[in-house]
Amino acid sequence: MTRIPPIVIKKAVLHRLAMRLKAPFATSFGTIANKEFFIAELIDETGCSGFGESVSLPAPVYSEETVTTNEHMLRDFLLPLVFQAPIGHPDALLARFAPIRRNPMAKSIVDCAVWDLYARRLGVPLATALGGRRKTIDVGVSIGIQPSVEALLAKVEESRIEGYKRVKIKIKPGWDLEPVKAVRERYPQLPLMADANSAYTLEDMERLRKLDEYELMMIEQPLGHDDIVDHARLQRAIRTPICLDESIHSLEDARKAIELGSCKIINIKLGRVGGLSESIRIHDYCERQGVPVWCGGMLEAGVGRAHNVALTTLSQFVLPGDTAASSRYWEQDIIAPEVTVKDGVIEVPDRPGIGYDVDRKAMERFTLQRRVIEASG
Ligand code: OSB
Ligand code: MG
Repeated sequence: MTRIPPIVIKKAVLHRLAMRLKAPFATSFGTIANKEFFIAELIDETGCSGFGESVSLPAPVYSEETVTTNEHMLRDFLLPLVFQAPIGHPDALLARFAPIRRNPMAKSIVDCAVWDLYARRLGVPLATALGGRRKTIDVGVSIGIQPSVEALLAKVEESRIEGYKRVKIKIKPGWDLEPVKAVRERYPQLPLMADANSAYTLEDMERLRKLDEYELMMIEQPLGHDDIVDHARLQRAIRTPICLDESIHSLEDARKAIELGSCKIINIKLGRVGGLSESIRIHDYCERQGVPVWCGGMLEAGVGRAHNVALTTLSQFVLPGDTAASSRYWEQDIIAPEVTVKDGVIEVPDRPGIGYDVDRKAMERFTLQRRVIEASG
């Protein structure tokens, strides 16, 4: 690949946005109706921009990070490190950010923006810069907890008509065996999985074992958000493969979970693991171990969605991810064109960087506040 001179970031613009979801999304940890987030735009010495999107929620209910802690980390710690020295390759941020403990979602915003900028400067699609080969990616849907089994079946039917490659349903104690059974009976062949978002403990072992009957592709994060020990015990007791989401923040976490037998599949989410560079490390490790991975979602707007599309082009993303069409979430997205899905497939854009244009007018419409942070000197 051609080389470019090290990138000198001169300026960051934090666009803080609020967007209303088309429908509230209910999980075992609560319901999300509105998304507040920011788009970080990093501008280099040539005037080229790269974009990253925050995926944290307003409250620390999925992970400990929030939109406000992300902004604090960026302004007070991460952006000063970005401004400190030119960036030869986006991977260099792993070492530069290493002294800052955790805060992966904050780090991911910057990592994603720098990768976008890097790919634009190279003149290649982000997917290509990452080493991805796929021209299309397979995707599924994540269906929130519904008010009734009938409502759930209607949602499942809708996603099947749209051609999505698999259906994930959110479960929690009291909304688990019944909805799973109903969907399985209606659709015996449907690739189906369940996501508990950490709603169970080992005391629920018998209940979770009953799910084995329904031939789920996997059960996602049944136990503690920070656990890998009990998950290993549970995995020995059930046939359904366990997939970890919340518990995996790094390559090290992935290695330990796989060594312990805590899961057979890993959901890679950019924000949760600190960005694209760490995602690639986890992906490569899982590929060597023969562990399937797929790309998770955080109800992203267009910029985050575009990064997910690019990541999913890597070879070990062998299971359909949660990156559904923009129109499932938003009346209007902030990129043009929006992410569209046909027969469960997204065509990977072939233009430089994330490959979709940030729609400045749309972004403006949803902007609450804009902060400009400049490199000193
Ligand atoms: O656990 O995967 C999850 C949304 C918000 C927080 C956590 C999760 C989710 C989803 C939705 O399942 C995935 C999507 O459609 O973006
Ligand atoms: Mg999940």
